Amino acid sequence: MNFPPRLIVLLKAAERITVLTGAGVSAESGVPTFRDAQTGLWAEFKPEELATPSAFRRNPRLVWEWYAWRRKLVAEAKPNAAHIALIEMEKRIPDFTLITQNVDDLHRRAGSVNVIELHGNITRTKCFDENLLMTTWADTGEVPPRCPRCGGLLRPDVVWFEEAMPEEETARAFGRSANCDVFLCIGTSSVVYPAASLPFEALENGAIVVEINTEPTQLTGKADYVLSGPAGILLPELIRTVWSDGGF
Ligand code: BV8
Repeated sequence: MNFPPRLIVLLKAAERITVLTGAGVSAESGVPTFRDAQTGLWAEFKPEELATPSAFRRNPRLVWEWYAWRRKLVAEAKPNAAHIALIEMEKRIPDFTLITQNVDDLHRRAGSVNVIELHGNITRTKCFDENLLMTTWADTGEVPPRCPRCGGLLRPDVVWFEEAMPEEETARAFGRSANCDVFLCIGTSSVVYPAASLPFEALENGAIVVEINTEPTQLTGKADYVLSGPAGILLPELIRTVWSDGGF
């Protein structure tokens, strides 16, 4: 793969790199993206129709079972070469931040350390009423299960559409996007806000923005560099080219 020589020079010189990932990074682990058509029981629903508090209030069983199905799928998935490449990058960059929209826990399972989970994590469960994390509950067969503290319904610890963003993570994400030398936007359709604003925050603050995607997005025309192709192929290649010290 021949990368733009200027990009290689910029990455070699970069002290501060911020990365934003979306579902495309997990696609090569077999985790369907939000753009992929839903299948089976969920074929008639769009994710945006299930990942909302109103959908949960309307049909808690359906939403809980959708997440249970995704949790099982994710548990059986393995981090792919893109997740691993980001760990290699983290080792080589003094000031590295990984921001993810993904709730699949694959960056953490791969070994990434400094991860900002903007939209929560599907492996965690919380009480819908108290918003408190729960690790154990009685299995009475009721779906969704109930909070052992208040009897409210349990739900996944993810940020649904129309729900407020986690303040601390969002502030950190904007701060790291506004203060980096290079911003890599990988495997995201850049349609969900406020996450989709992050690459523009980087651009406005003078960072070099690189998009890695298999398709064009609303960022493509604005990014400084656009690498078209699967993250699982391009990212390892990019790391090998920039840090050709072998070690990777
Ligand atoms: C909020 C967790 C306010 C749940 C998710 C305008 C401005 C500001 C806000 C809004 C607005 N219009 C509407 C809103 C509100 C809304 C929003 O953005 N809606 C969208 C639909 C327009 N935003 C919100 O509601 C957010 N909250 O704004 O709060 C507020 C304040 C106070 C009080 C109340 C409210 C909350 C948004 C969080 C939603 N939760 N996830 C769950 O996962 O179940 S979003 C979810 O969808 C993901 O986390 C991710 O963010 C998004 C999917 O996007 P991608 O990750 O990009 O995935 P996608 O499938 O779309 O694309 C995959 C890409 O990968 C593609 O480009 C493809 O080409 C590429 N690809 C595929 N294979 C590969 C690849 N690339 C590389 N390699 C490959 N192999």
